[in-house]
This record gives sequence, C-alpha cells and structure tokens, in this order.
Amino acid sequence: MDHTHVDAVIVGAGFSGLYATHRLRNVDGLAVQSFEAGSDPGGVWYWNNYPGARCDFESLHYSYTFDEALAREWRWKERYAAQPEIRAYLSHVADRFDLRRSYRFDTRVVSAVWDDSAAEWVVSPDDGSITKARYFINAAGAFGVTKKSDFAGEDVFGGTVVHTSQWPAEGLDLAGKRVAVVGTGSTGIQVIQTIASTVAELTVFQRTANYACPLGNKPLEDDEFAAAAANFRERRVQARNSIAGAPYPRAVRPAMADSPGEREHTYDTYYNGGGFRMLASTYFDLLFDPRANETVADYIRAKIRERVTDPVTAELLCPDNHAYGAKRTPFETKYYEAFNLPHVQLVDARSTPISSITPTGIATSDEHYEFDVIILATGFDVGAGALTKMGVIGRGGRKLTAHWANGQRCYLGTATHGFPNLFHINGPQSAAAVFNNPLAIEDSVDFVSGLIHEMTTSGRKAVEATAEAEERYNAMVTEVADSTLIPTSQSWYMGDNIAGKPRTPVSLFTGAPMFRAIVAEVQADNYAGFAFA
Ligand code: N01
Repeated sequence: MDHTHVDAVIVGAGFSGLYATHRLRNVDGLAVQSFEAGSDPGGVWYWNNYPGARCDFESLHYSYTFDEALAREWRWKERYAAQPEIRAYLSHVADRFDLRRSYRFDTRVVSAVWDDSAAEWVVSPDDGSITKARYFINAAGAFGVTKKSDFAGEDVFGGTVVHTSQWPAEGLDLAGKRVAVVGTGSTGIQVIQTIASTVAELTVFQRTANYACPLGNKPLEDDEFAAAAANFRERRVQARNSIAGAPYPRAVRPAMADSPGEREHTYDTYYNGGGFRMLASTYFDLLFDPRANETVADYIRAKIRERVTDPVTAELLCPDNHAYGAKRTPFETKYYEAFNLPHVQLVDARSTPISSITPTGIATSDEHYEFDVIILATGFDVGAGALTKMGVIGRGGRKLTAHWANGQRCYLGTATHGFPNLFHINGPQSAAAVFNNPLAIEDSVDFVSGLIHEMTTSGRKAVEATAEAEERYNAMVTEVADSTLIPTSQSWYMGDNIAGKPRTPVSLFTGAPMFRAIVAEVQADNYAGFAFA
C-alpha cells in the first residue's frame, strides 16, 4: 500500500501539538505530519466550548514564551481569558507559524505500530492512509477523553442531554429552560455561575462540595499589558522558577507559625487575589499538614456561609470530606451567589444519589426532577486516555493498554519502556497537573527536540526509557504524592473518578522548579534512564 514517509508524526493541535509541529519542523528542520481529530486548532480549547469556559491561569502567563514578538502582538482582553479568545490565539499561532499545512484536521489516528526492523512507527489514521515515521509524538493532551456517563437512560430522555466537553459547536439555547447540571468541579462551577441568570430553573446535583475561591477576573488594562511586554523575559524566567509555573508570590511560612488573626489577614490578602495564589502564596504546608489545611478550609467555609443566604444550602456547599487542594482547586465568579436566586436549587447527590435519567428528567434515590436540558459536567478520564484509544503497539507486539494495565507509567512524563521513539508531551506522571501548561508544554517539547537531536548527531535509530528508570521514576512519583494530602481525597489526581482505573498519581506533584531540575539533570547525565539503539 502507498504510504507517506516523514521524520515525525504528531497527534494533536492544542498547545502541545502546535508547538511540537513548530519546533520540530520550523526550528529542527524535520519532515512532520500532524493529525488532529477536530476541524481546527485548539485541542482542549476547541472541544470545551461550554458556557463560561475560561482558563484559571492568567492569560499573560498561560501563553507561549518561545516567541517574544508573538507575546507582544497578541493583546489579551481579559486577565483570565475565556475559551473563544484562547481558541482564537491558537488559531493565530497556527497561521503565524504556517502550521496548518502540516496538519490533517478531522482525522483521527486509529493505529500506530512499531516496526522494529525498520525502526519506525507505522501510523494509520481513519482516512485510510498510512504514514511511516521514525518518531511518534503524543500531543493529544490529558483531557481528551470524556468520562463515560454513569447514568442509564440517556437515550430515553426526551430533552437534550449534553456533556460539557461535547457541547454543540452551534451552541445550545438555554434561555427559559429547566436545566440540570450534574457535577461541581471546575467545569460545573463555570457553567452554573454563567447560566444561572438566563435559565428558567436550574437544579444542581452536587456529590462533593468544592473549595472554590474567587477568580478575580477583569479586563486586562493597557498598563498591565505594557508592563508584561516590557519585562517579558524576566517574567517568564520568574514563572518557570515558581512552583505553579506562574510568578505568584511564594509562601515562605508554615500556617501554624502564625496566630489565627495573622492567618486570617494572609487569607484575606489572597482570597480575592486571583487563582492559584490562594494555594501557592499563603502557607507552604497547606498540602502537607492536615492542621494547616484545616485553617484554610475553615476560612473558605466561613466565606461560603457569608455568601449564601439559606443556611441549609450554605452548609451543603461547604466541603466536609477532603482537604483544600487535595482535589484540583476550582475558581469562581459569583458562583455561591447563584444559589441565592429563587429559581436555583441544590440537590445533595451524595445522600440521595442519581439513579437514572428518565424520559422526562433525573431520578434520584428519593425524588424525580423534570428537565428540558441535562448538562453533565462529570469530568474526564485524565491522563493518556486519548493515546490508549489509538491502537498503539510497541516492541515485540506489546499493546500499550497491556503495558499500562496497572497504571499509566511514563519516565519524566515523556517515554514508556517497550515503546521506542514514542514521546509524550506532558504524558502521565509529568508535572503538568500542577504546572502552568503552556510552559510545561514548551519544556516538554524542547526536551524531546533535544533527545531527537542527540539521536541524529550520534547516529542512533531508537531510544526508549529503560524498565528500571520507569520503575524508579514511578516510585518517586508515588512517594511524592504520598508525602502530600492528595491521596487522602478521591479525585482525578489519583485516577479515582474512573471506575476500575488503577489508583496511580496522574502527575509528579513537586511543582515546576523541581521537575525542571530533575529533567535538566537527566539531560546533563547523557539522558540517564534512556536506552539508545
Ligand atoms: O471534572 P471533575 P471537571 N454523580 O472531575 C461529579 C480542568 N479544567 O470537568 O467529586 C454525581 O473535576 C464529580 O463529583 P465527585 C481542571 O484541571 C480547567 O469539572 O466525584 N456527580 C465532580 O463534582 C479540572 O480539575 C479549567 O464526587 C458526579 C464533577 O462531576 C479538570 O479540568 C476549567 C458523578 C467532575 O469534576 C476536570 O474538571 C475547567 C455522578 N455519578 C476544567 N460523576 C481551567 O480553568 C462525576 N460527578 C483551565
């Protein structure tokens, strides 16, 4: 059969795939073929176009750093960009660096098989073509697979049922409708606060209350943008050297070293200050010491009680079964005030779980509710789920799904033993879950580019993580997670949200600087942990 031959196949056209395509093709001079299942660039920002979708990292930080002119010319409108603006930015990047010509859009990779004798990947997308490539780059992201619905009856529902990550491109008119939202994670909170004022009735099904703090969004002023542009290099270096990959003030004190009054003052300073500062800039031991954590948890619960008028609803909205930050922290804009509206009600889906979707609504263990629209904000199978659906077969015919049967393991979040020349951009066990993603992505792509350069200059054809390096790294990822409060809660951080998924930390929870130091050491040590052939 006819086939195309390139140096690298890249899957995905989000932040990862676009930068990988630019770096490997425009900078490193490789022949690249990229594939994307969506019709346009954007990745997670293409698919997640639900009402209120917005990034909770500031736009001035949540953007590429590899090209200073790009950073100066793209004038972000808001402090925290909404989905359409991020999608437009990525579209601009694709045009500016002439990336579209390397892509086949609306095309999904369905098989990727390693041919050991030729030392190349044989990649088959769903258009019937075949592309052979020395390198196979997984830039499909961690949030590409929607969590399967837990509820029977979707097919019998007479109205519209929609998952937030599969929102219709043409939009959905919710005005005057009776709407249910299931899920109160980052996504559910964004949807609820956005649609509450336009729908006729809103019923929120909450299984776990969350610690949401104000996002602090506002228009980005000219002087803020000018200051960021003037100090571009310095700010980006600071960002990379900061725990979260954004230059937030670094917490330097343990919580219990302060008096209750001093703690209150510290939390007051950051509660409205925006995004992850509440975690990164208050006290450094919030994620390690349960007593320290309880102080911030109490503070946020008190804010919820102040903001929600009905005491029963307020109590239900107060988290009571996990530590602050042990589940990924969500951010909000007048979310709690939405529950003060007379047509918004909260259902406790923990004590009265949803049993099914019916022809006219939702049945819980003790009541039936009628709806026109049901919105499932129930999350994702986070990790390399998209890659596991691509039929990946490595050395000796080993399936990737079999290799990962006991958990997704990935040396430095980059390489998997038995799968030569398969490189993940922030794959499982990278630091990306707690690291400003565009920066984490650039670091990951640059590392892969360096590895490929090393192979080219030394005349090697294949490289993979050794079994020992993968095992040792996995042990470290687990040990780091175990030193925090994260495993004490149930969330996608540990794979808990997907039934039957092995419990494994999805990320290395060290923060950005330590992860970057580990990677730099591996590089300086002639790519220790990688075997070349
Ligand atoms: O998903 P989630 P998400 N019955 O898994 C509930 C990123 N993100 O889409 O906690 C009832 O966090 C579930 O309840 P519980 C961000 O990293 C970023 O909100 O399992 N409820 C939970 O409330 C985020 O963390 C931005 O008890 C059920 C919710 O559904 C990640 O995406 C914006 C249920 C799922 O929460 C995922 O967020 C948005 C059931 N059977 C998202 N099953 C940015 O700002 C599930 N739930 C960048």
